[in-house]
Amino acid sequence: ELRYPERLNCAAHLLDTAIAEFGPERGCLIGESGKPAGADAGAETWTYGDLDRRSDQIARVLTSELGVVPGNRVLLCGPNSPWTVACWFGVLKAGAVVVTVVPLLRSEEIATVAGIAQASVALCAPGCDQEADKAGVPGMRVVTFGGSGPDDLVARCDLVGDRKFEAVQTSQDDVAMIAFTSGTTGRPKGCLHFHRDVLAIADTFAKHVLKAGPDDVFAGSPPLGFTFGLGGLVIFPLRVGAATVLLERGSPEALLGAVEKHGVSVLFTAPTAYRAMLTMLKPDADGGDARPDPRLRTLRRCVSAGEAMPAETWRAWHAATGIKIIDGIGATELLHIFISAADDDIRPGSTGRPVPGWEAAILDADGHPVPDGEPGLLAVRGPVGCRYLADERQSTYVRGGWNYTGDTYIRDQDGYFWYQARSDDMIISSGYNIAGPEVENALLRHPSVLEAGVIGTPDPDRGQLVTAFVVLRPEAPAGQAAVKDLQEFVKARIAPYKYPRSVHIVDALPRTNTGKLQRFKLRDLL
Ligand code: 3SK
Repeated sequence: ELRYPERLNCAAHLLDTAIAEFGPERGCLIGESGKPAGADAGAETWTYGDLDRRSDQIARVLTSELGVVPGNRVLLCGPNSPWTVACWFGVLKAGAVVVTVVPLLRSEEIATVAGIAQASVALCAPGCDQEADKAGVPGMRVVTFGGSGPDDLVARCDLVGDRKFEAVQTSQDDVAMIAFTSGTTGRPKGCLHFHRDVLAIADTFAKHVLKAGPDDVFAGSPPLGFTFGLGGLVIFPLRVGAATVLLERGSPEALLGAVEKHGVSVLFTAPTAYRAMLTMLKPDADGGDARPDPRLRTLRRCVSAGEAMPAETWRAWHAATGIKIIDGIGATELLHIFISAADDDIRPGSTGRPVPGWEAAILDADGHPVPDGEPGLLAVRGPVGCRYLADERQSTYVRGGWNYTGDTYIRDQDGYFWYQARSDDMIISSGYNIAGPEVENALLRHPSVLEAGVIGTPDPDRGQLVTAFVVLRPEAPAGQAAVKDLQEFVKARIAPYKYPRSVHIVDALPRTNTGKLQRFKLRDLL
């Protein structure tokens, strides 16, 4: 069982612990702006002491100049950068609640989220600040950080001096953050998380599965406004005194470049990026001799989440790099990963087993256990629970002490969990239950296919028709013959009744800001 002090400010705790053990001079944040060569290009390194000092200054500005008091909600909108991380720590040290959002949000989305959270201040990087201003949220003051001018937060910090800010003594179960679901299905939901939850995700997944240590260097693509990124790129490294590379542009090219340049050992990204990186590895790594690309020599751990990892991608990455990707399932509601593979306990295509500290079950709609080998609703419980902010969907997500994640899974008799589909992505065609992602995975094994999304569309004969949307590789042939070839390819690999009877070749698939496929939007492509 995890135990934390009754009085706990997770931000102060993370920094004080690392500084007590390793000293303030230890390297902490490496910011890569991703700008082309020029005046402000290149990496910027912050020590743990720098982050402590800057977040103290931010807490002071928030409390003494912007009127923030404990419990106020502060919206944070910025790229993956040292200043965004400093703001996150500063807000928490001030005893306020941090509402981190992805920087791509448009004004209407900011208005929705800030309205639900009742934010009184928005800390925004340049670009985000215009959208936040446009959002016109009553009572919310927009402050830019990292721009220019005397009102910029960075300029204000420079003026308040280096005096230590005594972090507000919050309780372990005071709300620290509100994380918004990325909205693959509609109206966003705000999830409340406590100070102890922030430490709990590091003390479960990062400690037992990742087994990260102080010499690790982390990097990845997920934005800090997505809890997958916040955990993997900030909370996990800082919990063990490690360093983390923050990429403003987390493209597959930038990830590979960062691994080589900074000696990254732990990588967090999603299956799409692993597939894209595979196409960029040096030929001898992609070929038959399985010699890893020398640029990846420091890489030790690769984590994937955000969407199910196709077995094909897992195998191809393993063949090219020798690394077994740790595939996991997490949720904004539960802050981070609760089921995952671990070390050699990996069955490609399976999500793995519950992370130590978590329990998982497959239940039916009435909450009764479903026998092993049969599909049912994934229900989990552990150190973090779902607490929606003023949202009636709470009673659907949490029932009988279990959190229903909205995924359909099968547990096999060895206790491994196999993803089938989001519960609302199950296609029922001619009486068969067909999981859209299974058909997508079969399509992705075809050498011409770059991306695939599969849904059920209404059909008078079959009830629903298995309908695929496919992005082909640039050099791949298109046309009717290609469609027929894809259909035959799927039939040869999974039960033929699952093959997509309708196939649409498209330029791109609709994705959320955090890269998740929005299956409900595929219908709009018809
Ligand atoms: O939503 C997800 O897919 C997720 C995965 C891992 C960690 C956190 C999250 C929100």
